[in-house]
Amino acid sequence: MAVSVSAGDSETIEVETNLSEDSANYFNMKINRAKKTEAVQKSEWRTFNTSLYYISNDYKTWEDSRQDCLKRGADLAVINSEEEQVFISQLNTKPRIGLIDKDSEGTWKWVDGTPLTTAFWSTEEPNDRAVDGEDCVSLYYHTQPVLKNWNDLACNTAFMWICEIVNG
Ligand code: MAN
Ligand code: CA
Repeated sequence: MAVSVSAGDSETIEVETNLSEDSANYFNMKINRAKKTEAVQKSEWRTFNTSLYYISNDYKTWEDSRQDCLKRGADLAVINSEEEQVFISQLNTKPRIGLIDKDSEGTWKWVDGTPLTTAFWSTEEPNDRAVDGEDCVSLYYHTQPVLKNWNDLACNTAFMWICEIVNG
């Protein structure tokens, strides 16, 4: 059976072996896993549970950061659990996430369309305080307890952001 071996960044070659089909599949699986691990280690992507996360080095408005995530085959991060909130908080970059109330003030929605159920607002947030309102959420208060670090901020202010590929 053939085993595909990567020969550099873009080239893959098939090598004919005397392995049985099961052994060849096992071998291919191992090689693919090693390639994925290498890709993750080389870039800004991090893994947590079954998701991949991209942490920006840059500052953008909410709309532009969402576009950046979509271009990467991802979307702004959606936080579904306390564990995920803790993981993203310890990255220490005060990232903007995929949570907005642009459509209807006070009704928070994730970019995947789901309503907000478990929230990690900081004390006195959300307060919609800026002149033109604050409809986009960042993990802004990184000096606060990790389960209380969200703040709503103006969407047009440039911040760092975090993208997520679910089951990446
Ligand atoms: C303070 C608080 C926040 C608000 C920002 C805006 O930190 O009032 O709620 O979002 O200012 O810069
Ligand atoms: Ca606020």
